[in-house]
Amino acid sequence: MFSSGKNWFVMRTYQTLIVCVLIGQIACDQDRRIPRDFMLGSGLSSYQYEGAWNEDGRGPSFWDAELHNPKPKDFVIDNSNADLAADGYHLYKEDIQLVKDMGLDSLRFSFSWPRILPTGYANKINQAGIDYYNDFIDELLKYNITPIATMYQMDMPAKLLEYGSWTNPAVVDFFLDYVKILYDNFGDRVKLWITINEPFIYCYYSYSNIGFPPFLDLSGVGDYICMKNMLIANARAYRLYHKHYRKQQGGQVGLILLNNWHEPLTNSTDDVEAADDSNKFMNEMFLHAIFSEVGGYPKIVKQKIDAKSAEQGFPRSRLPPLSESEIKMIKGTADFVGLNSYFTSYVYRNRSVDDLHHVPSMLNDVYIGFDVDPAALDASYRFKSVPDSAYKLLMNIKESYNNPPIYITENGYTTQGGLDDDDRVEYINDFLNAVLDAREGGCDVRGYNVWSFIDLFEWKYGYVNKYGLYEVDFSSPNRTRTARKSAHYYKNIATTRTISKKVKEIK
Ligand code: IFM
Repeated sequence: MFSSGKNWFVMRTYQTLIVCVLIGQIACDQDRRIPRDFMLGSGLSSYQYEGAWNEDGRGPSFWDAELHNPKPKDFVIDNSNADLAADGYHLYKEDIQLVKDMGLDSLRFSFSWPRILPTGYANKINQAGIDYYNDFIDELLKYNITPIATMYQMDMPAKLLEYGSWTNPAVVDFFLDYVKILYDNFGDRVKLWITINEPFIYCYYSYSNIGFPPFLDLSGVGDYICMKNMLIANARAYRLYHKHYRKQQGGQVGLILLNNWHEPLTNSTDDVEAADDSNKFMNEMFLHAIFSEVGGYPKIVKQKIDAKSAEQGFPRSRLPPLSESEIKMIKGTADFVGLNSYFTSYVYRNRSVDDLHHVPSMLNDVYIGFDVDPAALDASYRFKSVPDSAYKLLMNIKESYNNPPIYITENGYTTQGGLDDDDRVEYINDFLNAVLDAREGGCDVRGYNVWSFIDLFEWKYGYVNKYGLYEVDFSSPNRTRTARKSAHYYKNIATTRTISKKVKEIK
């Protein structure tokens, strides 16, 4: 009945008006169409979502190993762990139904490595783990929701901690065993693969003792070894797919980078240079190695670490070298970039930077200060300044790296709870508009995924920091989900495929 162009438009406008009335507070001047081939989605990750830490044959994750042992108080700020988390292991069907009802095109999730390989070794595959992810993927496909599957999102079998985790190149071999099992079992249905989530930031946090296992203080050395191993792990996983699976399965393999844009705190030459250096250092290490013509580490990264290492009396650079054959092996090993992006950092450079950071450390190497403590991720003003930065971030990748396909794989806003999350609504609206601006400016950005679909275990911030479109009541045994205002709002965007340039009149 509504299939002709004019009637379809009338129906859409009518639907939009109804949604506007229902969500009341949000003015709906729906003035921008979202292209049909631009995917709108959301995301979750295994350890943060599933719980069921010891059910159906799952082995301990390195998080379980760490958090089940006594830790200094406030190590996770509410002293929690993810033994139960949002109970996604049992509630995934209900959640996927909500994703469907929201009208989303994609859901990003991650595999729990210890649920598939409980001991870390590939001689014992846990069939119940394979079954769980088969059902999860099938449930998504039943509703035409595209699975975006991450192989590694900070969830590793505890056994591999004993090998030193990602500082040991042998762990790359264990990872490849696991990757092959994923391609073999799920590659017939998963067409968008992510090898590793946020390698740069993961290595920095894990080996500068900031917030991820193995919680080691190997600052300025271990983090760079981890980065090299992850570059190689990504490259080998990509090459494995392209050699043995691509032809038959027809999917794509990418990796995810956490890139927050860095602005100079003032317009002094030092601050402007500091922002430029830190964008190259912290955002482009992996982009350069994979997408640049020359490959390898960005020049500035090598120069700075080599010089600081010499100054500090190290007989060789703390940055592990990449041989010519490694540079070649790593080049070109992503079909797309997944970008996680949250806020703008304001950086400066002056003598006081000498006293700010551990020596040696990545931040001392790049030699910058942030205007706020970088650990204060919940300082909401940092989230507000994003839109211009999101545009700059995307256009910089377009210009510098030959316009690779990009998916925004995470973007979201943290609160401490409550259903009236007007700030989150405004933030998503601004960020998504900036992404669409970049697309109109020629950037090959293909999708946007809000982090996160429901509240999750937020690592060091336990259950205090909440990113969900849906609130989860972590005190109720059935982990009740309740839609926040942002869930209604995002549903409106997804179902009408229109977005206002600006959210107005949020009461
Ligand atoms: O919750 C995390 C996610 O696991 C990785 N990216 C950042 C999110 C918010 O901190």
